[in-house]
Amino acid sequence: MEMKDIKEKFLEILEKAKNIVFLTGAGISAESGIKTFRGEDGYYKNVSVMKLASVEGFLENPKLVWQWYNERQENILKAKPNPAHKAIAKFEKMMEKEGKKVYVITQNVDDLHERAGSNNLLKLHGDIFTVKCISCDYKENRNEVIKERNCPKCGQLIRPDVVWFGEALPVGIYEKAYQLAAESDIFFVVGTSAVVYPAAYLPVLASSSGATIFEVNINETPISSNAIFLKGKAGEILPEILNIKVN
Ligand code: BV8
Repeated sequence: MEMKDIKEKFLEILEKAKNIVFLTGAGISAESGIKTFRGEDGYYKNVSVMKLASVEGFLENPKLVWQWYNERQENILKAKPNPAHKAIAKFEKMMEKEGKKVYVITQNVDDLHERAGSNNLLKLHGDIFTVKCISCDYKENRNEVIKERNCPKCGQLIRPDVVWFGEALPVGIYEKAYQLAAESDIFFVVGTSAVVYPAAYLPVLASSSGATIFEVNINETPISSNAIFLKGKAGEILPEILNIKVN
């Protein structure tokens, strides 16, 4: 479909829509200079994902994992929300005036959606600027590069408070995301390879609940065949399809 036709179709569906959901992945932050995981120069390209994003990997080599998270924290602190993050945040405010709700469900652990001004935000995989103890209930959030150290309460190891492979998502967050997907009228999937579960299940659920799926990606993914596919960079496509000017 041509962009012109897609924009017409989007406006037609938007007319009657009440709930619009954006599921985002690392690709939405790529134009802010943040590396993705599985792309050409992705984080997982030359190191096993389980060494970096699993409890076993962390316990085996906490220094390596902390080095990776510190590098990412540094990049995120230097990065800025790009037109894709900004377009979604502006769209949320515009739709509020028309009595429609806009939600963002992100797999990203960066804070670019928050900094762009998105309010209805669910972070499925945690927050890179929050750390917790591997043993007691100590938790702390600091917007800076958090160096590896031991828990001030019990002396055990401190780890990033993010969801690693084999770990459950934060209690209540997935249930809420599941409900938003089931009740969505329009479901955008932006910048994700759609291979990590349970996040990748959400567009399937949305579609089976009657939502229209729009996918924004530079490449096709396993869900492209079941979506209106908008090939291109999120920072260019989203302002255009949402018809929003971002500075
Ligand atoms: C769980 C840590 C159960 C956070 C990450 C077999 C089959 C199915 C599932 C499984 C299986 N075996 C195991 C599982 C479950 C597993 C899973 O899904 N594995 C997959 C890989 C096979 N899932 C889990 O383990 C999850 N937990 O299931 O728990 C449970 C239940 C109860 C009790 C106990 C346990 C946990 C998953 C979370 C994993 N955490 N990392 C961090 O440090 O960030 S994974 C990592 O992948 C990140 O979290 C990231 O969020 C996630 C998804 O990646 P993407 O965001 O999609 O990024 P990617 O690089 O892959 O793609 C980028 C895309 O952007 C590309 O498509 C590219 O084309 C596009 N792009 C690039 N530039 C642009 C662009 N698009 C637009 N514009 C651009 N400019």
